[in-house]
Amino acid sequence: MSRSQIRCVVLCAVLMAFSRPAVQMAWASPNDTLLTIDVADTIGTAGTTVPVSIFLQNLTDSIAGFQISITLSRPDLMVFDTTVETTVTCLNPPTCTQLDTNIETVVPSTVQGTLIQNWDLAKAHTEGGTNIRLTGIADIDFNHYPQPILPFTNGVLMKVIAHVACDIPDTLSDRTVLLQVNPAGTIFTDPKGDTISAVRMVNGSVTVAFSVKGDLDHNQTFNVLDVVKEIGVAFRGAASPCPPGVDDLDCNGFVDILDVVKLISFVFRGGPQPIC
Ligand SMILES: [Ca+2]
Ligand SMILES: [Ca+2]
Repeated sequence: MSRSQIRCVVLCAVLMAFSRPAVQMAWASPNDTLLTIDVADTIGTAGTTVPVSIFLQNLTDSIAGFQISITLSRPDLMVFDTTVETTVTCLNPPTCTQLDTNIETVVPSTVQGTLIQNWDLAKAHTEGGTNIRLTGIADIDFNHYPQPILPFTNGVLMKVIAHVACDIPDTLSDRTVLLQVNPAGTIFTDPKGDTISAVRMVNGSVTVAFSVKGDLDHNQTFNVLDVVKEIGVAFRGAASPCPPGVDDLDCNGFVDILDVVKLISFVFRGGPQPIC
């Protein structure tokens, strides 16, 4: 190797040594990810509603408005609540103006969020239950109240409610619904109205749990309430709870006194847990 070749190799090594940390620092810089939306992974039960939290980490800039679009991958297993959108007068009576009648807000019991509590506008809209569009504006009438989400805040931005289908048999193996954040429909703005760039989006999921024979109210315990429900189905014509078969404790295809006896034995007399 000639002297010029050696000099070139040494120079290249030095350049690489300096350039590598610069690239790594750029990746690690907080400015690369101003905020993160993280949709939770959670468990759902057939025939019930499940709240899904959307977490937010806000590193460097205040958030005064947002729109988030989320799509479900398995509408056959779960859909978003289609009744969340409504029109009310105002969430912040001291700040209300003549704009009130034009402000659409969510029903607080169905979409909630600690970080946007008392914002002027919080809204969820879904079409067909497969896609939900969440909108929030802190100060819609420009009176500087309430405050935007400040930097370094971590918490639940919103919770969306989804309905898990009833007819999900335990024989179904693929039981996970993805909640995918759509970049094209997701935007965050600062108090000046400028778009906040470098938003990191983490998809979430809801996995439908397998049923537990005899736990008819899905509360992970067995007690008199389950027995009452079982008796209702066996003798009083009550509808079977979700999912199909959760009340058929001997797996013979129907619910009768034998199922009731099995559950009473397990709950009150120390008998074996009904499994079949
Ligand atoms: Ca129970
Ligand atoms: Ca049975």
